[in-house]
Amino acid sequence: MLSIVRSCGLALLVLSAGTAVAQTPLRAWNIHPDGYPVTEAMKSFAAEVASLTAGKYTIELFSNAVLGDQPKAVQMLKTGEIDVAEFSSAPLSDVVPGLKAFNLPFLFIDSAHMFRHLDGRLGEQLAERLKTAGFVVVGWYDGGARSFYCGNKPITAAKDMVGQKIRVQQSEIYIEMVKLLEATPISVPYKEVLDNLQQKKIDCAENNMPSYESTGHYKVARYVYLTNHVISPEALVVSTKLWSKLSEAERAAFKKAGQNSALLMRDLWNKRVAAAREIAAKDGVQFVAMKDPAPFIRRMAPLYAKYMADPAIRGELLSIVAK
Ligand code: BDP
Repeated sequence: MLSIVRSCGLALLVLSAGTAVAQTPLRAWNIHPDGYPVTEAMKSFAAEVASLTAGKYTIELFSNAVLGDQPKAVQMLKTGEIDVAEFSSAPLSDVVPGLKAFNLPFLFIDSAHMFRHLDGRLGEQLAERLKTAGFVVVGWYDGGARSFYCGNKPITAAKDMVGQKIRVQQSEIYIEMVKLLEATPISVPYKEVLDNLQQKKIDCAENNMPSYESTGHYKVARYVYLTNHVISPEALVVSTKLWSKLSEAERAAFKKAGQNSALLMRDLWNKRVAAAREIAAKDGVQFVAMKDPAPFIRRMAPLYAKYMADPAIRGELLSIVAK
């Protein structure tokens, strides 16, 4: 028999054997809906943490950004208002500039190339820097390959983007990228993009295929230009406030659960990318593959030059370019 007595956010888990474990409920933030690879991987993280800590840490997952938009959640995790979250590298790069290297267009060939770095020394260095900023990385998730999609006209070349109003994440590097395409960047919270597309306040947005499909953007923005312009990571993070309260054994449990959830996420991700693309194609979405990335890359030259000259990023960039 098992009974739980809750009071003031702290509860006692009483096992039938008579032992009592102080139970600590934790709150986790997530932007995606049920069934999405990130959500499912976070659920599995929560279950494994509970099992590895004998029920001491119970993580309640708040999905769909119900606790607030991503830039707000980044601050909430920093202050310890929430304990666990899954963030894209774009908002995180505003707190740890070295991460900007991971959002540069056309830096990685594919996810395998990206994870070669993230699962190695570079990932450790970035995790160290994130920790100093208030975020303990317990798993690197796949942020996928992002492409542009528009509702007003087919896009078949970089020059077709000129003058388009393009939604971007609230992040410097994305804003700069869109300006270099001679388009107008408009920062809109993720959950409001569909509405903005419907009301024609924006012409286009850019994202990976699972986001394009799960948000329903594909029902409005029917022209996809498959640029795969940004291949970037996401991170499952724990607040340093919580981390400082954990014993070494508990930290090991969170890390193990985080790494296992990352492996699950990456596996679910690849299947979801294919499924999302199929759903959109069956619905009549027009996909145009980018034949030659050179004109797009040429336009990005000032961006590369700027970040290569930035001492906070140069080291990361060079180590990626080297292998
Ligand atoms: C999705 C990311 C999510 C971002 C969103 C966006 O998973 O974290 O908030 O893109 O574009 O792919 O805002």
